[in-house]
Amino acid sequence: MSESKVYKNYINGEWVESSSGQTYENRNPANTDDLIGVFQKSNEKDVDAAISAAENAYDGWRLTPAPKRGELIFKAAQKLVEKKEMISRDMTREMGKVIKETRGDTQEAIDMGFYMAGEGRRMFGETTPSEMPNKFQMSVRQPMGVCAMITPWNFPIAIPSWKIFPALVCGNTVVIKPATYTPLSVLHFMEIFEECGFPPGVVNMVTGSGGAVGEPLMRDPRVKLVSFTGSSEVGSLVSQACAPEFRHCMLEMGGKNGQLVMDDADLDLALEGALWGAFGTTGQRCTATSRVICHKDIVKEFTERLVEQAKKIKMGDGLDESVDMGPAVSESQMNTVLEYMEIGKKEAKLLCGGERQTGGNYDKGYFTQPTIFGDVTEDMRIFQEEIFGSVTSITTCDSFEDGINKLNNVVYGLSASVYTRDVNKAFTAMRDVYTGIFYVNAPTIGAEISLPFGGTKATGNGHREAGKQALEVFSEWKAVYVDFSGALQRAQIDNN
Ligand code: UN1
Repeated sequence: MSESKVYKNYINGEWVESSSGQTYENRNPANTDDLIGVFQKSNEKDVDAAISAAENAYDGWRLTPAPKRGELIFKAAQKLVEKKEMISRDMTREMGKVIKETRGDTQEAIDMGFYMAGEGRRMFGETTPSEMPNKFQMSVRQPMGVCAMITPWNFPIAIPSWKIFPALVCGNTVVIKPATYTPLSVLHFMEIFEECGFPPGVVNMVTGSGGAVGEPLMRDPRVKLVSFTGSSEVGSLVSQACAPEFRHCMLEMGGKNGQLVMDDADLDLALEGALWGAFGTTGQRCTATSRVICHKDIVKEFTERLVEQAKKIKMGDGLDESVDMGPAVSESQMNTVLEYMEIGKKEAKLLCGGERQTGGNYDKGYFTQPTIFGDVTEDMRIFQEEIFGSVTSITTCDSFEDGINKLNNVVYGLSASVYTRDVNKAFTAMRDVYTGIFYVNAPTIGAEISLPFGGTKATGNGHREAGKQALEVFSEWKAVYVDFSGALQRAQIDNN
């Protein structure tokens, strides 16, 4: 079970050890006896080598026709299809979420690959008529150079794919630092780039900690864009690191997503949605349903039924197909979640869970019980703060308007949903809830790659991942004017 394979960094098309000579162990959070592998504990010198490789590869890649770049990306997506099961199983071992979810994670990377491959043949610009005679004008996208990516552990291959594929199709080169807890998924991704014949240096990976790898990576002036997914605290540091030279950054951060259940809702559906939204991925999604706002007329029935269902959730090793919920990703994540459970017990009414799951095999992992708090009000920390674990809360609203206000009354703005059979209410909520993602009669999780992913307020800095909007992040516009009149034509002057 515990083969201690040593995995290396991927720099300039080669698998190389860190110049630090140091490594770290990555263990299965469902069973810490299971050693996934030993990874490079990289440093500033490794980051420097990776950025140099990406910089050297840039001209060759930028000048490769975009349809050809798209074809290579298509090949990579096909390889992901071939390797889907292997990648997903390794992902469950290193991250803990259940196998049907890791298959979904890999599928999201496949979807993104096929989508962005097509962009190689689109990447549309515009032409518009000039004010002047015999003058032509158009806008074209241009790549930016070396893009750095700092990715999280909760979607170990999907989120790297949201960043890498659009960056590459636009003609940029890449250095990625995967999350410390989930390097193997990104490493498998690198193997695919190698097997598909991407030129050396076009994609590079350096493993290690945020301090030793992420810091120098985000600070290097040769990096033209930093794409980061993680906490709002770290996102703010990324933003400050990029600000002095006006380097771009794309930040995708916290959420405190709410599901509003109205008195006319299909309660069975709303219940299923809340369970999946709150406890899917052990609540470790930025889009997780960590608040359920229930209309006062149904709150009692809804609460009873939600608690009854949550108690039936089977925890365990995610490779066991009968398991519903895996562990927290790490000991420190588990401890954060346990702290919030204690905070919740002081502030609100504990309805189920509230502890670490112990006994038998559970002791070998970081399992936290599905936990629901009732009587939660807006002033409470568990209403306001992102927990990122198996905890959700129930808040009562008196009316539809009150429900909308409660959905909006947090610093984050990633995702929200409404369950109602009233089409007028559905459209009003769709308009008035200020989030980047909104669902009608569906949970707060489950975004697809063809639409923009991201949030308002403290969730982001105005950018979106996925969809055609991703191209806005990874390219810059150039306006081109071609004057074929043979004379000087002064804009705004000679034509008036
Ligand atoms: C995240 O929550 O961190 O929309 C990403 C979803 C997934 C992606 C979630 N497709 O739930």
